[in-house]
Amino acid sequence: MRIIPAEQFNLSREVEYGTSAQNEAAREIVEAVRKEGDTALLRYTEQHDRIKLDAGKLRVTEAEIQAAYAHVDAAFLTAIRKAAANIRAFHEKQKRNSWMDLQPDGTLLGQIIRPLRRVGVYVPGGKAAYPSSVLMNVIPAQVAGVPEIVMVTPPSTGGQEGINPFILVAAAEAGVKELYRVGGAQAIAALAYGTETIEPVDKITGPGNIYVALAKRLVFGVVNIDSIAGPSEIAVLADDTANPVYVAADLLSQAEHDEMASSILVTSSKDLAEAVSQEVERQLKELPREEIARKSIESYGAILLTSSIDEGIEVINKLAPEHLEIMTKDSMELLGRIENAGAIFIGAYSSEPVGDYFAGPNHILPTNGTARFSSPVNVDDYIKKSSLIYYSKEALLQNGEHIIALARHEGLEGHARAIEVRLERELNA
Ligand code: HSO
Ligand code: ZN
Repeated sequence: MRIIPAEQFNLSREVEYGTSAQNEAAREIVEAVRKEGDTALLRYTEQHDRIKLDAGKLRVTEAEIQAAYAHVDAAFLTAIRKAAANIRAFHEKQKRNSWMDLQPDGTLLGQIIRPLRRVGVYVPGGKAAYPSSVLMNVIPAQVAGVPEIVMVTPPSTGGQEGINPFILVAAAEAGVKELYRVGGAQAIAALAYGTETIEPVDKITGPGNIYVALAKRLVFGVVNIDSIAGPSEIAVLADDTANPVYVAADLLSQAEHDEMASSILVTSSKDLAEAVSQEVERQLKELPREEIARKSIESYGAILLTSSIDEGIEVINKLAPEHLEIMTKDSMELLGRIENAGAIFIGAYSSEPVGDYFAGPNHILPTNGTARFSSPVNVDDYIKKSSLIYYSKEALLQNGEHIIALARHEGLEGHARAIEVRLERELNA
């Protein structure tokens, strides 16, 4: 793994939103589903997934979901149940309450929190179909109180209509009752506009391939969407007290996600830098996904040498990594100085997979430096707020003149009069 002085590293990552041909393809699919509904949905499923379905087969039945349990092992089931309980408990703490504030003149102001009514969760097919991501999308929505959570996932390729049983079990464990075997841009369009079979939703979340991402951007505004996730990132801030075996293993744990994943060690210790570099090479050779991880490490990985931990913290704040691990003598003390990071893992035993799978915080996190301004997926993503305003007669009489003054200043006489008619009547009464 290359070791370079931190100042030579380009800290900005370009965000790419597909080629124009990909954008065009996504637009065509979205428009066709919008116009033709199920007919287009089934046509694209046949074209892209090579599975011929009729509309009656789009919905995954309860019997199919139950049958999936026979295909997962007991260890998986125990683990996913424990993980789900932890994720639920963590997100319960994020719940907010509606509030109202009554003032002496009878004014009542407040904020009413309501869950979204219907949310669609996209689960990709193929190798990136992660049961853990099903939990991370669905559980916060449930905790928010969303009454209708719909899942869509492409039918497996190979001429069958079977969906990965681990995904089905994760969905069932998370409490999903409505599931459709449809994927790609066509699934996003169906969720946004609705078809004869699929009722439209209010928000779509969950990762997908480039066509899914582009389709989500196209339907944004008709429905809400989550942020578009980029490749996984990990940054480790470490000093010479860190164990190079652990550091290397954690860097590789994210490098194996994607050839474009980025794994970065920031350290002021030359010894650690060299030890980790060698260790990465040693562990790479033993990794089943060596090819992917090696490409990621070679193209996007780096060990950045800084002159001090302070400079290291500056680099981290500029990187704004999706995941940050701190393995220094005084990890906890540095915490207050970390401004930008999606999730922060502290100490030698808080390896990133602890958070990816199990601890409870969400693993859907801001990438591409967006931790500067955005947050992990959380309960707030599945609620909306309504403001509440009640003015008593007394309050209006007292403040009406100020409202009129502002309205007249903006040249909006109708606004001014709406207040004025009341003042005149009430004052003359
Ligand atoms: N590290 C990924 C999440 C994940 N890891 C799912 C394993 N499965 C998010 O960047
Ligand atoms: Zn991961």
